[in-house]
Amino acid sequence: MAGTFRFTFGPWNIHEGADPFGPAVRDTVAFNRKLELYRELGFEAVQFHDDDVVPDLGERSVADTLAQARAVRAKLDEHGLAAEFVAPRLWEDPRTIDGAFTSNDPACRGYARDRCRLCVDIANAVGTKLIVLWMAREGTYLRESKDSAQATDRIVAAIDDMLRHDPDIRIAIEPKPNEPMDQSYIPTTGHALALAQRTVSPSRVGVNIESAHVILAGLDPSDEMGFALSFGKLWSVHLNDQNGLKFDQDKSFASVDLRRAFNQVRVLDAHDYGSNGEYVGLDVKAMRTQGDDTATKHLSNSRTMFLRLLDVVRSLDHGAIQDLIAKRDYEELDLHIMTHLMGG
Ligand code: 3MF
Ligand code: MG
Repeated sequence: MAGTFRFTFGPWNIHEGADPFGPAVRDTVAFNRKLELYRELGFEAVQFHDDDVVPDLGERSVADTLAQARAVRAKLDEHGLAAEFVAPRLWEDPRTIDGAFTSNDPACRGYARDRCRLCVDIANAVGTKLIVLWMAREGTYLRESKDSAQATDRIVAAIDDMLRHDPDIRIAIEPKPNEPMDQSYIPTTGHALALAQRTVSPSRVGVNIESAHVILAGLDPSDEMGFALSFGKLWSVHLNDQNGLKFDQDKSFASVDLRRAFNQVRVLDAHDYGSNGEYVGLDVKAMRTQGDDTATKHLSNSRTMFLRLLDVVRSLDHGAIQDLIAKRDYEELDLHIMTHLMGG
């Protein structure tokens, strides 16, 4: 019997609509109101940055930080929600301007490692053992400003620090090839999984694959997912869509390329993604043109499209497909898939 999927997103996916060229266009939705929306929209878990759990993280004592995280866990319980992961936000503090783990300033690298250990403690307090590591500023604007081999060693050392801090924590690296950096050090799934092998606990380092990030790297999201699934390392996904090589758009899932989205659903379903508790995560942005009362449709629509495509995947005629593969008639297979995508 094919599995069922459980969905998740982060509170940053309900946002005010500011972009680099203009200010907010919608009211701020309070965190408590966002929590109410999760179930209404069909979602069962929450993805967090460390400072989504504990605002003003830097200004609180450790005891106060962890008390706040436990209070958030109690709120999640009230709403029948779980925490999927916590991600250290290592890209806003002035000490991360030149990168976090790969900063050229040892004091800044120290700050980043301290923050990551605290993030692990926050994850425990809010009830998850999964850390997501999007390494926003680990890379360069200018190649000559860092040594890429030394930077890789520094990233391994920082991950080791977290793995040693808590023997049960798992870390899902979220690769991205660029933005905000010109070039990032861990651009693809292959880089992330190679890095995992260098750590003190390779079995506890996997990936969170975001569709748009893969497209920005010029690769196919379903193939990257398949690669990670083959290693047993796909621990989260950030489904969305992306229209070519430009800024990270975080468009609603399937909104640009239906067939590319279909293939992501196909590979996840074929390999029982979710059977070890993994969630189908979204990382999508509402268009800036949406008003206050229609600024969550990108979430429910993305979920709807995943489920619609799941029906499409599960109604494939496997016999006919195997027959065409055996005949190596891939032109006919192409038409068969396109016809099926169009409703038969
Ligand atoms: C950046 C992203 C981020 C990360 C998130 C969790 C806004 O391109 O995709 O989402 O997914 O920070 O690490
Ligand atoms: Mg993401």
